[in-house]
Amino acid sequence: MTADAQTKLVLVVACALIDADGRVLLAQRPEGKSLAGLWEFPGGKVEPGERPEQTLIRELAEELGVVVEEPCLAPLTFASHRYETFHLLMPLYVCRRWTGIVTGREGQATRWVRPAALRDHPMPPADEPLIAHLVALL
Ligand code: 9L3
Ligand code: MG
Repeated sequence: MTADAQTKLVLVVACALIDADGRVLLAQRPEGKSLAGLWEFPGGKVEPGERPEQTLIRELAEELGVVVEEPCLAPLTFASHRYETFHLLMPLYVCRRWTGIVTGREGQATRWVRPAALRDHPMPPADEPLIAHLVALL
């Protein structure tokens, strides 16, 4: 078997919440997690048996106190990045309608960012190529 065939595939799903002014929500990965301090599109690992939309609804509630209805989640593109020990595949959804007040429930900082300022935020390598897709949309 080649090294490639052994590379573990990790499915993570992320979401760009977009507010009425066209700003995008970024969350800073907290101390103690991998890639701490980097700004990401919020989301998390797809658990066995979940569809990505269910994962996002769960993660956005757990991490940010945001309540999203499934029809408000629209797929935009995918991120794919090869880390040393795994291959991360990450669909990016966009969402313009939610309820609840954004709160970093795991102590993480959150920030509403104008499209032109997204590149000023250091991001995990998987997230960075997603910016161009978002900017084209906004
Ligand atoms: N990850 C990258 N960009 C993102 C998210 C939500 C996650 N926007 C990466 C970081 C970790 C892996 O996916 O390597 C799993 O994420 P977590 O469960 O540590 O948040
Ligand atoms: Mg997460």
